[in-house]
Amino acid sequence: MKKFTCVQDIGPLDIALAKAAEVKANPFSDQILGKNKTLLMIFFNSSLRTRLSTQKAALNLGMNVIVLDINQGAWKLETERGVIMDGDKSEHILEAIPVMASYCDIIGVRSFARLEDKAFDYNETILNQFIEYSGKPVFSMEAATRHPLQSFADLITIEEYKKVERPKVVLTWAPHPKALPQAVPNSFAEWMRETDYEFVITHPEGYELSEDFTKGVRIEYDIEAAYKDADFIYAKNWSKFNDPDYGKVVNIDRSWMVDEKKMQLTRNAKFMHCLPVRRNMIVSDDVIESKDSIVIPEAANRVVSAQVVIREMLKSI
Ligand code: AN0
Ligand code: CP
Repeated sequence: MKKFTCVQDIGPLDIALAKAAEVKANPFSDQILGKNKTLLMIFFNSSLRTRLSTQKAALNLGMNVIVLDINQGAWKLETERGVIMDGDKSEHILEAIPVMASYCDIIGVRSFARLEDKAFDYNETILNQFIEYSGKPVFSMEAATRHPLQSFADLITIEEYKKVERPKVVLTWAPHPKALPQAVPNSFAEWMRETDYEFVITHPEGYELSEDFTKGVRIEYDIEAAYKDADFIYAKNWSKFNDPDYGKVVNIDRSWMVDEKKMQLTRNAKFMHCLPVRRNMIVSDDVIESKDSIVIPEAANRVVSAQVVIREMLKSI
């Protein structure tokens, strides 16, 4: 595997899930694959889970790991070609990428949507430059439009907890004070569409995601109808995709918070969230602390999804 940025890169999901089970059962069996190989993880944005779980996955595979936080100690990077660099940016990404690539064998990149320019974000301007100019296998640790390591971990978690063959999985928008990217919901939708689950998205009008990710998916504006008989409630906030308010928060309607009353409408649904989550904005204390909350095993599965991806990349170099 030379790149991992979207669901197509992993191949058939049944095979990917079988590999996940393999890695989970024997996490240290491929240490020879990673010996004397170096993973470089580059963060343009904050992280707790991705940082730790991806490092742990690489260590399980016997690799060395280097982590760089671009905004803490590295030079500020210019990302556009043709700019006269007389401002606060000391280095161009077109030099920085091949230099960084010369120190490692595999690269992970976290680069969120900036939510200023839809074309810049949706063209994956930063991630694609790493793919084009590094000459190394590159995987996304959440880019502008997708978070595939998260979605893969979510899929593994649903498979582990589902009680029926074809569960009803509901992605619900929930309120948040700040503008957040659409990457997590886009990606979750993209992965769920590849399963045969009953998949429903619910959100206030105006929060439609890009059809590239939701085509063919049932969008239910009636939140109670969406929750009815659900087996999984997957909560996430996202800012507006559609113009003219791209990247803006136009509604923080608190009635969309996941609470006990709404969870009562479900079929004892499990509660999921990628974390970090703001309690009593996105989800009530009671729901996230309940026996049906699986946010911790969901986060733990981030090691598994990362390990499957890095292992495939090691096999290809
Ligand atoms: C990020 C987001 O919504 O994309 C990361 C989630 C994994 N969340 C925040 O910035 C709070
Ligand atoms: N879910 C997730 O990616 O968390 P971090 O932002 O903490 O890495």
